[in-house]
Amino acid sequence: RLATAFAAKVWHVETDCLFCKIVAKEIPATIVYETERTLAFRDINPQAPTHVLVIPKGHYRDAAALAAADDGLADEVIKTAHAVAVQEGVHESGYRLVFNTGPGAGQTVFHVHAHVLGGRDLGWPPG
Ligand code: DGP
Repeated sequence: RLATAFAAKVWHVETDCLFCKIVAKEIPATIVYETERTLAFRDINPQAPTHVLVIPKGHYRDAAALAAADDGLADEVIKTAHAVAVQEGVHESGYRLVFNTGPGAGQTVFHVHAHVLGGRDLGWPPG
């Protein structure tokens, strides 16, 4: 299925994908930032005072698939993540950008998403 928004821009929609449904407004989310091709919304189970997910509106299963798309969309996701960090006021204290990639790394939703985490001290190594 192809979806249209913002003047004839189309992207791939995967049936039964939770985040595709958030893009389509079929499932509510607290959206904090949006560009033509990306969307940022608060994580339903926040792990830090700022915990926002940034996704491309089109469906890519993980960061590797997004990078392979080779059309600047991966750049745009990272730029949106930084814009969210600025908007949330965590860009100066520092924030973490995480792509869990694959089930072994804790990926549970297979529509690529960058976690933007900030607003507290973040330990390293992560769990
Ligand atoms: P990951 O484990 O990296 O695949 O992260 C998936 C994240 O998605 C997890 O932190 C919780 C979040 N999440 C799951 N379902 C929903 C939902 O329906 N709405 C929102 N806003 N976030 C969700």
